[in-house]
Amino acid sequence: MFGLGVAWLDADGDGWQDLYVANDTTPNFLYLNKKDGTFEEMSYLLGVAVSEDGKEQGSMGIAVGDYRNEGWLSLFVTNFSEEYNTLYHNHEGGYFSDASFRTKTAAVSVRYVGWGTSFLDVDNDGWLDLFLVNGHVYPQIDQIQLEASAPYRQRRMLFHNRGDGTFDEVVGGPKDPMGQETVSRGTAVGDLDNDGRLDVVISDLDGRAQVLRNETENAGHWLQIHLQGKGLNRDAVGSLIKVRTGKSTMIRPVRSGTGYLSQDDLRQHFGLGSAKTVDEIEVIWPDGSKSVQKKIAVDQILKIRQP
Ligand SMILES: [Ca+2]
Ligand SMILES: [Ca+2]
Ligand SMILES: [Ca+2]
Repeated sequence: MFGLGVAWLDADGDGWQDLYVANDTTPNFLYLNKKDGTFEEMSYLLGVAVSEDGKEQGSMGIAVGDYRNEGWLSLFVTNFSEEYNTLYHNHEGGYFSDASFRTKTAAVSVRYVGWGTSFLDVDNDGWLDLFLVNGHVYPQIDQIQLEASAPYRQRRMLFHNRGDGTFDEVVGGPKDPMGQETVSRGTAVGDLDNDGRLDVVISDLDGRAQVLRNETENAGHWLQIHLQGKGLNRDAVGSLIKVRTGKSTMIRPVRSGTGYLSQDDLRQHFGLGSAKTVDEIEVIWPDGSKSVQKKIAVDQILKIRQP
């Protein structure tokens, strides 16, 4: 097996970390935590091994996020050209379905070789959007036409979440950062200037690193939560944060090794739309203990220490 991407997440919501592995050209793995120090590989049974039509895909990057605000972590996997990127929708921790085409993220991806990817709320409207970078592995592809594949340098992609289970691609021209063609591999997300809008850093093959500063106008309110754990796990990796405003609850897991060869900011960002206060923040710490805060002001970076 050629494992290229790896992600820890609690796929079935039992409070124990499971492990997803994106493999090149062979089925992907999902190891469910059996809580006794062992894991069981369940990818076929849970629907995350192959594409909807049973094809093994050349998988690279993994994004983890609850893009429908349902309380369950779905998986987005970037794949080789002549294949689509796969969005595995998590159905209440019981199984996943291939939602790639119904979310409208798949068709455009077929020509591209996808790598680093993250869910992030770029406009702070409370719905996770989706970013990914592309680039071929064969420079020679510019001299020969290989089926429908795009050239060696490829553009990156940003999908805006419409909040109804579908996404629109935000397409930029050649001068727009989204339209620029590069041979990209890694992408890390974080609010570099602490203005409440998430920025992106891209690492390229044979090229300089690039910083995309988020200048979205009329972005919604936001909250960033910086957890500090007890003991050696000071970054509180493995925690889950739930933020409730009105009828909406958003979840963010604190994860290490978030992207392909990359690490996102460990502070967790929540877009809040027009909400002026957060009703409740619940943190489930790595040891299973919980802490709750109520009536929290928006537009701030909030530090929460493990009690
Ligand atoms: Ca689990
Ligand atoms: Ca959004
Ligand atoms: Ca920013």
